Amino acid sequence: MSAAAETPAAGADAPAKPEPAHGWRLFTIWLVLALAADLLIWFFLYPHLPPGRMSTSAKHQQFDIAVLMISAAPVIIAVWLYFGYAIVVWRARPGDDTDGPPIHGHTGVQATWIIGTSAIVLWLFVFGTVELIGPAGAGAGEGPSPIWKLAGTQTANWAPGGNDMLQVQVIGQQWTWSYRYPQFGGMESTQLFLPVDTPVTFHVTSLDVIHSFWAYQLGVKADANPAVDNVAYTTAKQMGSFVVRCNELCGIWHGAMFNYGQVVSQSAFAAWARGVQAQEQANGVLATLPPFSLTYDPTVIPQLGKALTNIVQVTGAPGYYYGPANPVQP
Ligand SMILES: [Cu+2]
Repeated sequence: MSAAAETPAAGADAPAKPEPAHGWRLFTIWLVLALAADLLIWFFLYPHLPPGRMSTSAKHQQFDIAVLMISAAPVIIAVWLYFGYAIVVWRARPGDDTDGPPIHGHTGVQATWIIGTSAIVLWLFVFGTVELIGPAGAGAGEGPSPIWKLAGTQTANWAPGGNDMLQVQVIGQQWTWSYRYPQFGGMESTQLFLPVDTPVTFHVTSLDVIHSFWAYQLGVKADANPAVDNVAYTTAKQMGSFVVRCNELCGIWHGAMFNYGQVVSQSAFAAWARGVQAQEQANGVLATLPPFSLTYDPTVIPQLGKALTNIVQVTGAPGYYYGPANPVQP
């Protein structure tokens, strides 16, 4: 930037000033801004990021978003800083019609660029892989035979207090969800109750078109395809309610295909599940349901004519859901 010195007129007025160390200046300003932005993100934004911390998968997703923001902020700050610095410091002064000095290459800048971008890409690759394997698929649908498993004991009957894995089959149909608990005699309910601190395996499937099971606060999302067993894992860490939505446009009442699930204590869950099981045993519904199956025939159920509800009031759906007319509350 010694253009002024090369012009005879300007050179006559004042001696050429030495160029300031632009690189170090930029680096110092960038370091301060990037550090400030990353600290703000970590301490103020991170705790409020979706989807919250209700389950292991939700926690991991929140952490992932925070780490990606922390990785991205220094990059965008570098771009904006260079942009602003160039406009302020390197703009042409009034009356200056000279060209800048020709540039033929700069090993330092080129090496920094290649090393910097390679490091960023490799970091994202390693971080993403670790965060996918660590929480056993991060709450997403892993297909019928996942390559990882959550730690937990496989049992035929679920009991509180141990580390039993809870199996829940999630069945989508136009336009409602039902949930089957194979470890409780295969009882089914339109209410999704889960015990806290329990590894859960969801088996997501559909009776008709493609739906998508999205338990927002649990950080679980898995496609529901007919005749496909799509497995997703999570462990709820906090009690409370969460939203279940269909996340795949599945027909005219897709928007109404949601309800609320509950994470309750292990003993409350066991009491609720046994209660529903007993009720369905008594009214004969349970006997018609196989213990565990990937395929369902919803038309069989209404023929029983017992304790079944035709959902017309909300969805207008011609279908039926399984489960008791008066669900047992925990
Ligand atoms: Cu749907």
